[in-house]
Amino acid sequence: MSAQRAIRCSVIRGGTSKGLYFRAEDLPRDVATRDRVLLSAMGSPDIREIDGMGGGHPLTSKVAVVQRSRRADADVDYLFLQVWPDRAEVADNQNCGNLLAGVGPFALEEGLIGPDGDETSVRIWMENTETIAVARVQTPSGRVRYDGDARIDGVPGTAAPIPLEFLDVAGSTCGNLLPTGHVADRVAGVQVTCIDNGMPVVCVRADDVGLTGYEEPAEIEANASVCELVESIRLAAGALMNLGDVAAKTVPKVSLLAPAKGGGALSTRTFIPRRVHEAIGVFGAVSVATACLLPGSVANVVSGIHASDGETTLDIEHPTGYFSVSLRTRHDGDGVVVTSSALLRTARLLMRGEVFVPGTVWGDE
Ligand code: NQM
Repeated sequence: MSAQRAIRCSVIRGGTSKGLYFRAEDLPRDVATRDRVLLSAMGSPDIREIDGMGGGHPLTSKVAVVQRSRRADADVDYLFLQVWPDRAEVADNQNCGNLLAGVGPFALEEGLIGPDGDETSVRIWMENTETIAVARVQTPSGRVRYDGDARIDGVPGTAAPIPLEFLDVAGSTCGNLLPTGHVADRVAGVQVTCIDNGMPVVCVRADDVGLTGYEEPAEIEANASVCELVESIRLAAGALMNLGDVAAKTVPKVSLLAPAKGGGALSTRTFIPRRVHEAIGVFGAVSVATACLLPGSVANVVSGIHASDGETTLDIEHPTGYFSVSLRTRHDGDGVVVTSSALLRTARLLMRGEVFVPGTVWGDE
């Protein structure tokens, strides 16, 4: 008989997602053992994740692994891991800008960094995409403040704002902002724009796959022929985006676009990939917003946006509201270069303690 293993962790809502936050030193170093431990902690594989902490949906089955940075230009390192609820897989092939919002508060709570006046700027090295984000966390009297007036769609109530800024995330997964080298391509018989400004996304007109683009996520997920068509577009686009065979990968995302309905830039329904997002991911929204500014892209045609130099804020509509993304751009020849992006998230520490996994999962006798 082996005892259960107790592992320190916190549960934090980061943006519109929720996950377990660990200090790297508290997890096994060996990746295969680490993944077995995380699957067990979450209760995967099981669609309800009933024997673990996961919420039975990719957006509530996420993990952040945080440590003091080994780099001179960052305060902490953050590795994002997607634990699939329905299959025994842990993926590190994408970043998550929602869990990112909880990294600054976690690092401060754990003493990995110290507070710096009323607002602490935390430079975060995002290991998945090897890029840096700067998060500003409110720290009056040296404590993380969670309450406040900031509201983000997809989360009830208000909380302290955590502005996030990204300097250079273009092509961070695929090598280029436009990984196919074109602003638009024809894939599986459909016009698409493949883009990576922090997240590889394939932009498709919703009416090209037989939808209005305003359907509820559950309605889209129940439509097997649409899901099949979207997946065939994703598989073909993934290969063109330098991602190889993406059948078992969480990227690229496919975002179905329709004209704005609520005064925003355009409306989105985003596959992440086999479930439809209740909102839209952070870097997913940055990538779609960026596509809106590129003349001739599918998103540009649907939104009818004309980019001018300087700062543009675009409201990306999604199933539970909209997501505001600010982009700094300049024109370069015929093209538009995005120099930085920024957005607002909130986060809240929900629980701190120990999660238990059977000792045998860790390798105990
Ligand atoms: O795009 C969902 C989320 C995400 C990822 C997904 C994210 C991002 O909403 O940066 O935040 O697209 O897998 O947490």
